[in-house]
Amino acid sequence: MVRFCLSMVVWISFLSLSCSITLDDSHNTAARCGGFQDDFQTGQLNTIRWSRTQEGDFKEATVDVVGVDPGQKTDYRLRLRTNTIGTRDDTVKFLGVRSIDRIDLAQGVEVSLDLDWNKQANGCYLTAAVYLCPTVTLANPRDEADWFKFEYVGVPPGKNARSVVAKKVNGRVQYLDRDGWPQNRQGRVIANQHIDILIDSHRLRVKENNQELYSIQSHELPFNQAYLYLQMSSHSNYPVREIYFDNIIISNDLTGFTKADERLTQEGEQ
Ligand SMILES: [Ca+2]
Repeated sequence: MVRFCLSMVVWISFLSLSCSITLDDSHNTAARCGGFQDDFQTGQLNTIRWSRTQEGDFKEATVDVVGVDPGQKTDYRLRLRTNTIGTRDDTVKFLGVRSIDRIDLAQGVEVSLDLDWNKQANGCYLTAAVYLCPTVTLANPRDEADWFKFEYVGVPPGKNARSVVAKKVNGRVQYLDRDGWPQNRQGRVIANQHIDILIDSHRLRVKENNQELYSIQSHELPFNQAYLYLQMSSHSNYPVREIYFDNIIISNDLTGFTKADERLTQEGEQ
C-alpha cells in the first residue's frame, strides 16, 4: 500500500510538472510538440527561436523587435526594415527570419500570425511573405527547391496590394491563387492582416482576417516538416520601408479544418 501511495505521489507530481510547462515558455517542449508561439513581448528577438535571413545589398537592413503604441502596455512586434537607396539596380533584396525549429506538418498544424503592411506610402516592388520550407537557408527561401508561401505584393502606384498563394515543387513554381491578377491590377487595401494557414498531410487552407482565401483538399507538397520563414523584399532605390509580424502561433488545433469541412458538407447537401 505504501509503495502504491508513493507511486501515485510521484506520478501526480510528474503530471503537475508536465502541465505547468506551456508551449510559450519552453523551447524544448516546443521542439517536441512541433508548435510554439511568440508575441515578442520580451522586447527582443529570441535567437534560440529565430535566425536571420538576408540576400542582396542594402543601405540598411534591420531585423529587430520594437514596441508600438508606447503607453501603459507596449505591444512589441517583429520589425523588418530596409532602405535600398543607392543599391544595385539589377537585384531585389530580401530580409527576414527563419524558425530554428522545424514544424511537423504531418499530423496537421495551424500557423497563425499578424502581418502589418504598415500603411505603405509607396508599396511598389515591396513584398511581405510567409514561407513553409523544408530546407535551411541563410539567404532566400524563394530559391529553395520546395516550399509553400503566402505573400502580399505591392501594386503600383503603391497604396494597394494583392495576395499570392503559391507552391514550389522540385524547383517548379505553381501559383495557386493570385487575387484576380492579372485581370485585376488594382489590388486592394490591406492593413494589419490576420493570417491562418491550416495544413496537414494533404489538406491546405488559408484564411485572411477569418475569411477563407484559399482551400484545397490535396496540396501535393513533397514534405511533411517545414521551417517557418517570415520575409520582406524590396527592389532597389526605395527609402526606409518596414513590415511588422506579431502573434505567431503554431498549434495543433485543427478545428478550422473541421469547421471548413462541415460547411462544405452542408453546402453539398443543399
Ligand atoms: Ca506583440
